Amino acid sequence: MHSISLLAGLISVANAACPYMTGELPGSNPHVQRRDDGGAAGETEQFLSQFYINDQNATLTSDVGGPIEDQNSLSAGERGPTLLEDFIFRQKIQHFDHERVPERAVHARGAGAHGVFTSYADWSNITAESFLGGEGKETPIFARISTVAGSRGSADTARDVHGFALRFYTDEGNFDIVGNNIPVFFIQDAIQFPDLIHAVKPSGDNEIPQAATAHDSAWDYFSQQPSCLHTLIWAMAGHGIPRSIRHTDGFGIHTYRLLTNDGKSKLVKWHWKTLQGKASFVWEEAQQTSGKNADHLRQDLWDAIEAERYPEWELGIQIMEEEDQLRFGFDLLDPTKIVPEEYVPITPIGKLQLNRNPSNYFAETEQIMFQPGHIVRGIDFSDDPLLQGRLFSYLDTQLNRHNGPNFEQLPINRPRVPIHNNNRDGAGQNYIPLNKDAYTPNSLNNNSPYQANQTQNNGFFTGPGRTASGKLVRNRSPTFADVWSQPRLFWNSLIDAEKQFVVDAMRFENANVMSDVVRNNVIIQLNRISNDLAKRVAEAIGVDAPAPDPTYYHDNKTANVGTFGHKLLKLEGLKIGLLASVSNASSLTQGSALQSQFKSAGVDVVVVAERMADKVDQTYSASDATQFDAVVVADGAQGLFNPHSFTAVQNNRTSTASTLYPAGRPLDILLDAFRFGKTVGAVGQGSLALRSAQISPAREGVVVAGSVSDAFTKNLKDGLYTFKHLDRFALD
Ligand code: HDD
Repeated sequence: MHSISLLAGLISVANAACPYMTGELPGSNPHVQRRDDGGAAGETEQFLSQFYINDQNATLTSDVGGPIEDQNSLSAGERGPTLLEDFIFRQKIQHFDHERVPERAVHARGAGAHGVFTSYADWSNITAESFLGGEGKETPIFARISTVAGSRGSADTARDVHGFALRFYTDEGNFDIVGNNIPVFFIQDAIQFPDLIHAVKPSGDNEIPQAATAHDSAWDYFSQQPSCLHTLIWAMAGHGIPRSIRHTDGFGIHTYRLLTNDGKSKLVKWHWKTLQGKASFVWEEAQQTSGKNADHLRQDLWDAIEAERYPEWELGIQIMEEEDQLRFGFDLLDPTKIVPEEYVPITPIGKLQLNRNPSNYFAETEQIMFQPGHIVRGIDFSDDPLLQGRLFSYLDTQLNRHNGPNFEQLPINRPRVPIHNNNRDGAGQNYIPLNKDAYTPNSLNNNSPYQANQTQNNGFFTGPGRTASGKLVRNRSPTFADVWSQPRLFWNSLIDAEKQFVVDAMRFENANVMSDVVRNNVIIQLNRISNDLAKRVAEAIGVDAPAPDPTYYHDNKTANVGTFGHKLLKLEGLKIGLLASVSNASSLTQGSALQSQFKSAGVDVVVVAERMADKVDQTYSASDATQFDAVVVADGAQGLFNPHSFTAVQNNRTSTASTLYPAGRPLDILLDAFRFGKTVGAVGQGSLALRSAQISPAREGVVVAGSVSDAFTKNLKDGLYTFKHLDRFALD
């Protein structure tokens, strides 16, 4: 690949500059799992490995390399005061005192991974972007998926829009698509962003609630700024609580421009389609997961990559002509609008695979600094006022986070191509520039570094067709005015169960809103989308049912906007909990049988029993329905599901019920799994547990058999592909 030779040049620059070099060859860190898959993934690891510090078999040193022999501070006498002269103490404590950098103002909570993007073809007919320049061309990637509102330590399964940020380390510089898992955004103009974020973040006085929009200020803002409705309804429908990072789509949201070498331009929207299939939690399940495992999303991604079940997404674009900007009845510059796939189908252009976990969370996931302004040759912005404002904000916020302009020199931010310019100095300068004539034009350095242009070094360029003129105004274009028709399009396109989830979510959120005025305003806005939706929410939150407000009502639908009601594409990384008992050896052996049946599908079977023992993976005390995508009761474990065991323990401390786990836990796991719409099942006499739970074996997604037979496994697999059995959720 072209980029390899460029990389070699850069490594020599970086070697000279890196103050922490251990003198080892790149890639020699034994802590890092090697993936000798060559290509772009290997390239990333080789690049970053220059910066690794290998602590194996090494003496402890100070930051400046002096050996440290003792972990006691230097004091005047054994019981005397610590001396200021103790530079080892001072350095260590001072470094610790400065360990934190400001967390991101938004998207503070996130998980990252390395990967590779592979182009499906040579797309030079639509873009000069080099990474799309040939079939099979690989480009290293770093992805960071995040929630928006919560702080860095907040729970992963908070209901929220999810950030979907991708960095391509292309052979013509870094390119970022800084998107979300919902294809639209709350506001139409960047100047409103601080208002949106102040409204959704915790209250200014007591900092409550954390990572939640179920409070007055959020819904006050949503109902005063109805451009929020479209994103909001997507978030309430299940996109706000994805089953995992692997099971959600990503979107670039704004309309961008692609440019060819000869200056022709097209408008595009970016789409990342999950190749695992979309899947979401239900709300009770997400809430329970927040408490049981606040790290659920990052754990799932980490585990999948460690197990070499690499998640994949297909990158697609909707390609539109410059003159299409107002063609579809809305403005392509308005980021609160989707372009329905029926109007413009998605052209798949390449595939992303995430295949390596970071070696250090802070150095990689925390220090990666994405910017919509990181573009490469072949792409250009549009005049979307939200995008234009973002181009300022991301650079500005990085200056705050890193205390200066050299954050692009951090290993995770460095481009994989050499850099040459006249930017100089600043805090934390890592390079040693040799050119003392740091200005352009110059004659003393042969006018180097030269200005690139389209024939020399492929300079990047602005769409030649772009023009801008007009009177200075502080107005929103009337073409941005209708913010209700597309939320209605979304609502119309959902299946009944999804509509119910939207209603339930809005009932929950607004039941936490204390102001009558805000709750009334919310219903006024929902009623512009749908009278059915407004009435159902109003009923639960003490607002009178409104009469229809039909200005924006229509019956149109569009495809591919929901998360429920379709089959998964892959089962990899899903988990089945086998509820077994240590007092019945055969119940544990059924675990081994299921494990071998599901191995090839990449599904983990976790054997749960009263205590740790041979063939037991987890105890009931440490288990919960939220950990599994399906739950099966083993033949021989039925005795643990006596519904009276909880009462027995409560009433009689000398009861024979086990005290190894909270009373009633096995039954709770089964009941919760059923209630959350998961596949449940039983082997042999295990079906007595279903009876205790009053779960009819005739229900959809309930799988019973006499033994772990092929038919049983097949039915269980079918259940997992369905993922959520939607008949379990009442409609009202
Ligand atoms: Fe933003 C971070 C996505 C509008 C200002 N944003 C941030 C991240 C994502 C997005 C995924 C986290 C990147 C990472 O993982 O490090 N933001 C979006 C999308 C938007 C959007 C899809 C609309 C289409 N953002 C937006 C506006 C502004 C910002 C209008 C300000 C005018 N966003 C920021 C920020 C952050 C950020 C304050 C915080 C940390 C950072 O930039 O690097 O500058």
